Amino acid sequence: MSTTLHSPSSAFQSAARVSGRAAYDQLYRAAETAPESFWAQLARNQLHWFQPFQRVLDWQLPRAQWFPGGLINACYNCVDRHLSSWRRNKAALIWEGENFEQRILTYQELHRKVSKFANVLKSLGYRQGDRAIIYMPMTPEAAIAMLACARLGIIHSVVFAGFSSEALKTRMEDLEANLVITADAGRRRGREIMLKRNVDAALAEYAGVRHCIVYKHLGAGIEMHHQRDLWWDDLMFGMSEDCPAEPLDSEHPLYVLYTSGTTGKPKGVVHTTAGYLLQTHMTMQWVFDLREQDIFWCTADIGWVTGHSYLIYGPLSMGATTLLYEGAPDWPEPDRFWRLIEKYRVNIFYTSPTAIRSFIRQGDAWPQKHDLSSLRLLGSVGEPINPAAWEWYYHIIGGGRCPIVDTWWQTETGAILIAPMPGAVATKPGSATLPLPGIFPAIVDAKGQPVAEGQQGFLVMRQPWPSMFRTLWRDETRFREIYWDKIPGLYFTGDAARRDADGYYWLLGRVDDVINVSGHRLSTMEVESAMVRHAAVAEAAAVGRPHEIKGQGLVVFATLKGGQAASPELVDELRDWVGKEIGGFARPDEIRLVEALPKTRSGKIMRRLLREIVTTRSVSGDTTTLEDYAVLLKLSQQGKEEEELLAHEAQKEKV
Ligand code: 7RM
Repeated sequence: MSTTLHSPSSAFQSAARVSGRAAYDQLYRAAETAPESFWAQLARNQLHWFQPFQRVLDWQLPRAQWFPGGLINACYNCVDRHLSSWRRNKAALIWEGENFEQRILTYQELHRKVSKFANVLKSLGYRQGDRAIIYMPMTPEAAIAMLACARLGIIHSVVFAGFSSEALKTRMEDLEANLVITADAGRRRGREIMLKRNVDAALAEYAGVRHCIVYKHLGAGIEMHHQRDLWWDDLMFGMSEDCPAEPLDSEHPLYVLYTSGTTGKPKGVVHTTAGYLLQTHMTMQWVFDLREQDIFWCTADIGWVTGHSYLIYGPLSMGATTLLYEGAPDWPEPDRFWRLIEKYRVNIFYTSPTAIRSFIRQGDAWPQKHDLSSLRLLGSVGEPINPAAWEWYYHIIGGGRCPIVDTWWQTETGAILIAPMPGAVATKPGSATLPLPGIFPAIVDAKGQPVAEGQQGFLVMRQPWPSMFRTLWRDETRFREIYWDKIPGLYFTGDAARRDADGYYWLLGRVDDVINVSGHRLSTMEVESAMVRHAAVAEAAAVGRPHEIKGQGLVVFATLKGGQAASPELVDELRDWVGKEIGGFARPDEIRLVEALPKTRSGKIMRRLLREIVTTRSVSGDTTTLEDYAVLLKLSQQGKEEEELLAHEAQKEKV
């Protein structure tokens, strides 16, 4: 566990915003000694306020209010405040489409478009507290839509464009959305993703939406419903550019982002305005060591929290240039990312271990064809980064010159909580290193007692932080149950971790029924609910198993209803079914149709055993609560036979 320490080069360190370990220690201690004045000072100095806040924090576990009494606007902070300096002519967004189309929006241009679009929303009657679903491809218009909502206090909920119409509908219903902003279609790997068509299917079953605004991106053939559907361009034409940002309460909800949890239903994570903005803004400095002239590229989709915090709100509040790429990493060839870095002279590159592992597989020749010397800093997010991927990233992409910031955080935390300050904290491959200032984690047992150094335990937070989520949308009960009642008095992250003798954190994965496929959170319950909605399926149990590229892969065990016969066709059908119910990324790697599932005497499916079967092919540990041990043996036997069969077939193919 204690591996090589990589210290930043003296060149990197001396130019860094936070330079040297002592500087980190000092910041951390300042926040520890007086957290409220630490955050208050930053909030005053780093953000624009229409009205100063009266208090820093009202904390009544688990209810937090940061900077109460203040009036602020996220869009104003991300756009308007940069217009009073030379930054108005700085590139805010650089967009590149999959077919190499390019658009660059300066802050001034962004301001014009956001203001106009906010006026569009106003003219249609939308205002503070309304709820907009944004279901868009990775285009500047997606950012414009988010910012225009933020400008007026309309709560936005971005739904990842890879989600199906079914998943979209569920989110609309839960949010009671009254507005949808979408595009005709998006592009990925040369294919058109028919977004508007999915919206139509969702709206056929949800009547709460008054308007659907459609941005014509690809000119794909779609239907427009009279009165409900309106073209973005028509609405923008001739619209006034004058639309002042609304002064909003510090705690006004900025957005709701749905994420997978331990139940079948996704949870609406609610983020509010001031605290969220402050911490995304600070982490751009602390973790990414952002400089005025940097080109910052986060490869996440806007549909995930990483896209919200590090494509839009963090970079723009800093007045940075943020790169938006709509398309696949391997399109038209596996060097697309490296081409982009070379073309735009990207300085900071932030991606996932899954992406890195798939690049490794494609071979070093692809990055080596390109000049990556503009890179200064590399980032990783979404899952633990294995040391082999770390080394490759460090040497092949970073040229041995760029520190890697392994950033641990969650949809719920809003911003990065555990990560190195790259000019101050030496890194160890595979460790997210140390908590940022104002973050007070602990590793505890089920009773909340700290575990010994080097021991595995639950990662918790002992104190509130500004960008923490405030609740689950219309589900305060679950908010308490899932996050605050598990270990009373502490925020339960759902992750296991260890801390080494240097105080470094090593993340070990989820302890709940969440699996992490390619850095995307999937709830096993959500997959199981989708499975049993199929007419042939009686019961289902979904588990994760290690996957070389994706981190984890999804395996689903299912029993069929009486009279249904198992067949390879049915397996294919079920796999497509899950893809349709949730989204393509949730299609199981494997579906095993079995006679029975292993259960406890009280009837609970023993997922732990299934997990062992798919990972080790055998079962150890306590099985005394099993209802029928025979079921288990059969399952594990079946796996072995399948594996042998596969090996046999692979052998045949080779000859
Ligand atoms: C940002 C994001 C959150 C879960 C989290 C962890 C895992 C994220 C790391 C990580 C190890 C990391 N939000 N996770 N980052 N594990 N090292 N640097 O991913 O809500 O989608 O997922 O992802 O399990 O709880 S998320």
